[in-house]
Amino acid sequence: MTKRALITGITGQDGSYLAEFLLEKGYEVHGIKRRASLFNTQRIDHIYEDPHNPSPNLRLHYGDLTDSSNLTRILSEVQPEEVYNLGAQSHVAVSFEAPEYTADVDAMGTLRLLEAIRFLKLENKTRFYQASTSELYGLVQEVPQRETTPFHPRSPYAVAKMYAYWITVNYREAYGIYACNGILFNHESPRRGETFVTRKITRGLCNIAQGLETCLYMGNIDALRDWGHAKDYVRMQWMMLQQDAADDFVIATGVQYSVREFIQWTARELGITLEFTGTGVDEIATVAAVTGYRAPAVKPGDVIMKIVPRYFRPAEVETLLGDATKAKEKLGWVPEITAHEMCVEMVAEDLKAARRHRLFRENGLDLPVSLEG
Ligand code: NDP
Ligand code: GDR
Repeated sequence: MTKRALITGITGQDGSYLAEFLLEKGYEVHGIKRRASLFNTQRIDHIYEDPHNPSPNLRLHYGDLTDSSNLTRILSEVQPEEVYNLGAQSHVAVSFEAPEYTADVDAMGTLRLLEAIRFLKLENKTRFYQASTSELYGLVQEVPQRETTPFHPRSPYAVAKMYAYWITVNYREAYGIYACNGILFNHESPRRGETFVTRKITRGLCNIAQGLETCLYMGNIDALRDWGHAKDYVRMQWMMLQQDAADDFVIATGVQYSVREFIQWTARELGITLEFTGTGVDEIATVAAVTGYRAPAVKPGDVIMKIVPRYFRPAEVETLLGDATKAKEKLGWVPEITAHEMCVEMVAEDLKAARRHRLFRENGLDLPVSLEG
């Protein structure tokens, strides 16, 4: 029997990797996409079949986590064995600007899905995965953070995700729904949204190397994160729903780096040696040397990174480091791609895009470069 999975957030980074993974496993995959004024399926176009095909393996439904009747109708039609709730307003800094919307989507959206499962009496059929986050640990109470570490959320995003975490636990305990929280630490990839820090750095420095931009503007580059690769992490999301009993798991690499180190890795990959001077919002990074052919637009003495107040958050999560021992022992999961390998892959992809863009520009076909980070 073909299994059916429903993914909210299928157009996002994780949704696209998870859809690929489930299709390879022979699932019929359904995804919820939002109506947008521009195409928003770039990350899944390569696996999207002609929607006129009568029985495609990947089907998209218009919907939104703020719309209960729509979610209930889709669940009722699809009757999925597995629901992966990856949809969210997922940007921490943006959640300070749009706290109410973030709560509606990230907290209430999760409740709406769980209620739809209950209302449709799918408790014994449908397994539920909730995209929880290391942001729950916020102001860290223990190093490294594990499943038992107390939460202290530091943003409207994290507070909304904390509600989603507990409502998932509550529906498991109250109604016996097979519902799991994956408490995932930061994970990235060449498909990462352009305004998250790793992608902002790889894309920004590649554009600078190719002469499309001149300077990268950053916030707190001393923040420490435990970065993994999204491909490794979606495998884990599926594994969590294949156990005998539902449970919650931390997923992390157990290794921590600073944003500053990520900038240095990226620069080095482009053949650029950087020198950091100044402190706080006066810090800058100047090009000390350039080797190779990857950064033709950059020369020694150029200032290519500046710290600006704009990208600091009202409350910051300074440090995160996860302990995924439980996932390793119970599920046999180990991450395969290191943060540095991932950075190299991201630079390769963004450099390709920047070169393409430069060629367009040199041939009079100019495209706008978005500088928003
Ligand atoms: P993305 O921001 O790349 O993707 C978010 C997805 O949610 C997109 O498909 C987006 O649609 C969709 N979405 C946003 N708002 C709504 C809404 N109102 N209704 C329906 N769908 C909506 O996130 P990631 O793929 O990186 O993350 C996946 C999940 O995991 C998120 O819930 C995130 O909070 C969580 N998480 C992520 C971590 C990470 O490091 N990546 C770590 C821990 C948790 P659209 O494409 O139209 O914008
Ligand atoms: P985060 O990811 O907030 O951890 O949330 P992000 O990449 O946005 O920030 C990581 C750290 O970098 C610092 N930083 C900057 N961040 C951005 N975006 N832009 C900048 O210019 C900049 N300068 C410094 C941040 O202050 C922060 O400390 C991500 C999201 O995917 C969440 O959805 C997810 O839950 C968590 O990871 C785990």
